[in-house]
Amino acid sequence: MRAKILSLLRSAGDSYLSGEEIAKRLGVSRTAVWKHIQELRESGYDIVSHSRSGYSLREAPDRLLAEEIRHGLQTQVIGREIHAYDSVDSTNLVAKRLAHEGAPDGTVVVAEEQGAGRGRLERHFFSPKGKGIWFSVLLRPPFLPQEAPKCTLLAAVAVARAMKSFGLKAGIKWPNDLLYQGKKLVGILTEMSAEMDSINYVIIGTGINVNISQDEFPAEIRGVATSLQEMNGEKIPRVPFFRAVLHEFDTLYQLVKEQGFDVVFDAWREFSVTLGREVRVIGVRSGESFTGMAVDIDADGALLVDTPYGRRRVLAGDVSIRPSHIE
Ligand code: BT5
Repeated sequence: MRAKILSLLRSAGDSYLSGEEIAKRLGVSRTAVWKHIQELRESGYDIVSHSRSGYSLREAPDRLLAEEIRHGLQTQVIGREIHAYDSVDSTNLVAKRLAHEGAPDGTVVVAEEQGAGRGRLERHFFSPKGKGIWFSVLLRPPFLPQEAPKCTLLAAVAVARAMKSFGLKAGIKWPNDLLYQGKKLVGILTEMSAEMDSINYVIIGTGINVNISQDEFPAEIRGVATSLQEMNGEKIPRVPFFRAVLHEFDTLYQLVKEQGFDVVFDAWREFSVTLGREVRVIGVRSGESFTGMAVDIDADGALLVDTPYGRRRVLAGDVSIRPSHIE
């Protein structure tokens, strides 16, 4: 009902719609309309009212509300269901619960804040209220389980392309970070449930630092993290940016389903800041490390690193990649 009222107000543009007119069109009482308008105002919609002429929508809030994200979103699969929350433990965990309840391919879960945002190996991911886009996409893709890690690259390319459409140029560090001037802007965590030869679901969790200034980062990541705001010099409206991300994600996902991942790899190479660099690869659990030149990714999305002892193939997972000169 809220969505229907919003869409009527939007179609009226700058003019007023009377409570009676809205009630008649939607087949509800005027009191019900009034109640919904109050709720919308509480969510941050600036709706002015005039005793005789009725209601008019002046401004929508830059909040990650399902109705806002959906407004003008032209995707085929991604975002066909949008679950937006004020606060959750982790959008990946919520998406997992929804997956078990049968949520469809393309379901999106987004939150204003996460109390237990996670990175790889249960590392904490800083996700403060109203300052970023913390979201997960649930996919039920037709491809094989071994292809799932490539979804991380797909998500990275989708965000990089959305940034480009906003005039912002980020680099992708293999496999799961987007960087600006060497600092982390975006992190991606892909999780999967699968049988031997088929995927039940893949959840791609992405955290985008949007309007965070340097002094708002906690001490442990200050100096190594950055945000779109810092890059742009001013705040970025989150809702249109998020729509752009979902749009790029949707386009890539359709192409991958039709033609395979080459399209993602080609785009990934274009944004990569890892290829052509000397890197140090560190096994996070084992602590083992080696240095070499990152030359390409292969058909599995693995990183190929040339070392004095030959070519090494590095799979995403428990590795950390650093420019070798830092060591
Ligand atoms: C990642 O892990 O970067 C994956 C992060 C995925 C977060 C999304 S948010 C939506 C969804 N729901 C979740 O619960 N997770 C996903 P990793 O490569 O392991 O990097 C983690 C490390 O990044 C931490 O140990 C910190 O050093 C650093 N870090 C934490 N929060 C950060 C932030 N907001 N910006 C930049 N760096 C951060």
